[in-house]
Amino acid sequence: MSVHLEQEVADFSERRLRLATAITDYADWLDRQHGIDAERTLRLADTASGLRHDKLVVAFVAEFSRGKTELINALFFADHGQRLLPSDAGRTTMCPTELSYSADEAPSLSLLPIETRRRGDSLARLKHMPIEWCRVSLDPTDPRQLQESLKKLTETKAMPAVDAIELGLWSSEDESERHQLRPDGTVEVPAWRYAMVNYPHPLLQAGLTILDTPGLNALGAEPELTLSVIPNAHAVMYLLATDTGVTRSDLEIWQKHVHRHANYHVAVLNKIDMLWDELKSDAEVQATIERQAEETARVLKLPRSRVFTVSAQKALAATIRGDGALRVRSGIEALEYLLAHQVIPARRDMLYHAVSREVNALLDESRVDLAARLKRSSDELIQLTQLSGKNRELIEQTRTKLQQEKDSYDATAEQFRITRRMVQAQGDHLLSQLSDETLGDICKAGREALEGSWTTRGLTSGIRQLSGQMVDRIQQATQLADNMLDALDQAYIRFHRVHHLPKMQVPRLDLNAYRNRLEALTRETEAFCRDPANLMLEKRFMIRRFYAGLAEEARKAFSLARVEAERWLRIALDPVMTRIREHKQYLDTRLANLQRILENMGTLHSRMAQIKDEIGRLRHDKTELARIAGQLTA
Ligand SMILES: Nc1nc2c(ncn2[C@@H]2O[C@H](COP(=O)(O)OP(=O)(O)OP(=O)(O)O)[C@@H](O)[C@H]2O)c(=O)[nH]1
Ligand SMILES: [Mg+2]
Repeated sequence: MSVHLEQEVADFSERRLRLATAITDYADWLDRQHGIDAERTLRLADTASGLRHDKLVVAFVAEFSRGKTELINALFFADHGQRLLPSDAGRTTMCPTELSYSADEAPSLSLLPIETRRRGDSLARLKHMPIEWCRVSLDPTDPRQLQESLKKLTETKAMPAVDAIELGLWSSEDESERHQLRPDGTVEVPAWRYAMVNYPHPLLQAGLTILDTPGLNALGAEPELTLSVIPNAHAVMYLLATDTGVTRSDLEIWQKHVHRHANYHVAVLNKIDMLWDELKSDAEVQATIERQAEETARVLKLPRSRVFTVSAQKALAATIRGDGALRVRSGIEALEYLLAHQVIPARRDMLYHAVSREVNALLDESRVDLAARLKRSSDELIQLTQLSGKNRELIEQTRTKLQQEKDSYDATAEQFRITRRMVQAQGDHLLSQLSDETLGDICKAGREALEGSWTTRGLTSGIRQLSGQMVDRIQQATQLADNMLDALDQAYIRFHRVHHLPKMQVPRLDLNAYRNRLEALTRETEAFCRDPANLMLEKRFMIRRFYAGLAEEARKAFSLARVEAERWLRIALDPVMTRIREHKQYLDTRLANLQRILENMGTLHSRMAQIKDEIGRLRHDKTELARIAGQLTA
């Protein structure tokens, strides 16, 4: 592991935590201002927790034996002085393997039995069911035990062919798989469906998650991996090997699972050491490697700069042996540089962008509120200064004027209450568009449409219907939200124009991300159905599983849209209500004070002193807010 990479990941993690602390400070600041404001505090706590637990996911994808595991060993685990994860000729890694670290659990290897494929539960859900997993403790201080335990990742077992067909692990119609059938009617299948390694490596501790995947067949059999896990990775390293070049199945993986997805991906042409030839000059060897890299770029339709040439095996050996020259020759440093200086900064920027979008609107609101309070206090102070030494009559006049202002304010507030009730009713209607019940109905209808028609055509129309209905509901909800906001804006304008409350700045409800996700799922389905490999009869099981995977993803998008809408409803209404209430309190207090002064002129000066204190406090809050804002935008 290079110093660069370790440093970048550590810096990133440190800045992430600093930002999370600033957000928590801000939540405390807000609480001091308004008393506990549960919604905002919760929202900020969510954001801070998201930052603290953020994971940078790098996935390694390729056909079997291209050297994914060897490259992971070389990039991340060479410091162990050995090959930590099992890598060998032929199919080795039998199940997708996620490496990360959580301090909440002891170092361990968790394995999900392959039979869980029979159940409808998604991987995401199964991850929260510890009982389903077999756990092996890992001892980070004992390399031998580690290496021995991790061999489980390569385990296979015999399974009756009928069961293997049902689990989508084998197909008798597939020419290339038929010979695997043994005389006793069994076939060899992976023992595990998914593995999670919880290991206290510095990079993993700093928030890196590595995903090692098995080759094409295993990849295609787990829709969740291809629909959600790989597309959601922040970077995908796609491997090829110099000895095999770009084969048909390499290209299939590339086109189906890597190239189409928008996330950051590069191609790694591995095993360049196989082209090292002592009878050729360095320049000749280099030219051969370059030719192959250019050819790879051409076939994959990638710029040449996105194709890296490495020897994972030599990089691992060089790091273990401390052979600097071999390490340079292995080409590994360019990949480390890429991770340290492109992948990590890109994630950092994205995360910061999301956080600042979330926090900036709140900060603006806080600034505006604070300025309004300061202005009110200084207005009152100026008025009292002018009144001091004046006669009762003048004070009486001021009080009458203030009373009129308050009466007019109360009338506005009363009118506003009607709008508020109406808007709240619309809010309930909005939520019903996105309710669990609606979701259940849509899913039920989608499934019924598909029953008895487990064909690719049935699947396409089923998923179109499912996603179409969900998109409709999302659009209706957005429209309702826009109407509500317009009504609210109309009603609020009087507060701004007549009573000089700050302008209303509620953001619009934006559910586009979820709509896009649903539309993307429909496109995925159409691509799946166009694929001749999925048209075979036995693939009915595949279709069922694919539909289950899709429906789960669609459900997720829909539920997230609801959470977002609920949140929006609260942030659209609550701050406006708080502001209106606070202004009323302010007018009440001011009136009561004038009354007290009228009753006893001596209290005028003590009230002035009070306001001066208040202004001092507000100024202090302002400085504090500026400090927090500085941290948040640094
Ligand atoms: N010569 C050479 N061999 C390599 C290199 N990288 C990996 N190998 C060998 O290629 C074989 C496959 O490597 P793995 O790391 O197991 O490949 P994989 O992509 O993880 O394969 P699966 O786990 O089966 O999907 C092993 O025998 C490695 O030692 C390399 O850079 N040069
Ligand atoms: Mg492997």
